[in-house]
Amino acid sequence: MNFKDKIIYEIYIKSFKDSDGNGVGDIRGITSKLDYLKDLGVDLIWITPFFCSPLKDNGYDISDYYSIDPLFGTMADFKELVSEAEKRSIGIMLDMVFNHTSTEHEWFKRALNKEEKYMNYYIFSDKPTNWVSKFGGGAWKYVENLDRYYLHLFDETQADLNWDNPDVREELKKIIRFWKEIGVKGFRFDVINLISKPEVFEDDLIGDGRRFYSDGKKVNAYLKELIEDTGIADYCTIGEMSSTDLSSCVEYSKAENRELSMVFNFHHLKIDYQDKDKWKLMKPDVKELKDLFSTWQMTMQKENGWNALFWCNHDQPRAVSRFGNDRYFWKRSAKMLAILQYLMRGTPVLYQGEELGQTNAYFSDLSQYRDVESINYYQILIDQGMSQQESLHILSERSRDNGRTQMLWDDSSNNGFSDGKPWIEYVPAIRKANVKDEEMDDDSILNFYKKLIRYRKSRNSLIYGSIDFIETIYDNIFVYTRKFDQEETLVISNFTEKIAEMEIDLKDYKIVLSNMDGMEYKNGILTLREYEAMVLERI
Ligand code: TEU
Repeated sequence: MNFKDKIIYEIYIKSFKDSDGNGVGDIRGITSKLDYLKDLGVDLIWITPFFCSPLKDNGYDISDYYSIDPLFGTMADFKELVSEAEKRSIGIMLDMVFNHTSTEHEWFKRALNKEEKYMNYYIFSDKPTNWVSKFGGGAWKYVENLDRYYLHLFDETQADLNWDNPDVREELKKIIRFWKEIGVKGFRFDVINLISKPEVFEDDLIGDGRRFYSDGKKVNAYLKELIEDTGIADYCTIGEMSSTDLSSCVEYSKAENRELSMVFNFHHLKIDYQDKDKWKLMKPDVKELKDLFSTWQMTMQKENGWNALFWCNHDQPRAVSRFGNDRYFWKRSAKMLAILQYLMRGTPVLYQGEELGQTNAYFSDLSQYRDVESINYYQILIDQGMSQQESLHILSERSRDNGRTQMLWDDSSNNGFSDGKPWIEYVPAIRKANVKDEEMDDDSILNFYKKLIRYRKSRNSLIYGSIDFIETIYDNIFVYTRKFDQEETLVISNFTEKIAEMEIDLKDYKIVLSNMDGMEYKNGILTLREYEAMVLERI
């Protein structure tokens, strides 16, 4: 499949659309909104896990990879979704959580029952290391009747699988083949760069352990094997890479390696972490962002790798609240973020509600949170001596629940998401940020996204073209060109509220898209206003 010209849209199933009034989004809800997605310009939908699960981590803790949790629907519902999507030329991508299973999975239960075969499916040890779980606390849990510890890089209900065991790899291939048979067109692989653990487990004396298990020695070999043996080299595949590096991402995504179509990396979403710590707030370091974009883009281009382009997902706060200004420059800053990110070299992956400029949840009370990580970290921050108020403030900026609130369909009760009480509450910070109102407003963020997507699809330079960054003296001004044959597109964005004057020769260019009316350009000087962004074509 050609994935370079595609637009991918992530659906967090719990919060997208509820069809049966139980307050939880479901498969039939997605089917009912396919026309909306088609109209937006979406080609592929990545749906977060809906398999049987105790839902300790909202489905990223799978207890049965072959069946659908009744909360989200039935196999018949899913087949209907696949065929209705196909009628609209939309492909479905599934989220494969293969680094770990739920501790409720049959394999883990049998391991606890001392069945040797299944004990070898997981990582047990007599001696735990000092590694830290991504959700707080230690990464090993003691099991009394085995008198051993098992490794869980995430919650203690998510036990890491032992990929060094060929039986495990065969089991995982069977799962892929099963869903492929049903008509799925692609896969997103959860934290796939964590699957190859070291041969010897040792304490990390300088960090939390991640350097020992991220981008491990055998990840490439295991990925190649999985892709080849299941025949999905030509499917759209995205690997989520946790704490990765650029050279690994090149290897995972370069076409000739036949591993993945593209990769998610998170470096650009850590530019507001103080000392790389998610729970320490800091203003975004815009210079760092600029350096990261150009380094990653230029290296991926040179080495023939491919990026997934994104600002938002179900693990991140909303980009417009985080990097833009959702009070005074809501529409303008949301549109700037779209122009800057989605015209670079790579495949855009939008996250539900981003196209509406949906904002953070702005929760003020711990009882409003649902996410296991947020709830754990609240306690950790308190234990570190922080006040309740400070801890809640940090959560309100950093919690994953900021991005997990319900999709805003209209201004009726529960925002048109559900007839029942939603599993997570949400009062939109902006009254008109919903599909119905935005569809009627020519200047809305939603209509802008539609325009931008259509435009991207119409330009070879934006799909296949080369990218080049143009130096500016301002950290907040991002300028790049995209070129293919004779076609050239120029993209200029002001990432902040700082107004800048830039010397630039635009006489051979015409403006085709912008988040403002007209442009201020006189005598070779372009004045870029707060969050102004524009797209120009060489005539
Ligand atoms: O995320 C992996 C991941 O690295 C993040 O969860 C990150 O560690 C977290 O946001 C800490 O700040 C994937 C899924 O996207 C996430 O929803 C799951 O919880 C996680 O894997 C475990 O499966």
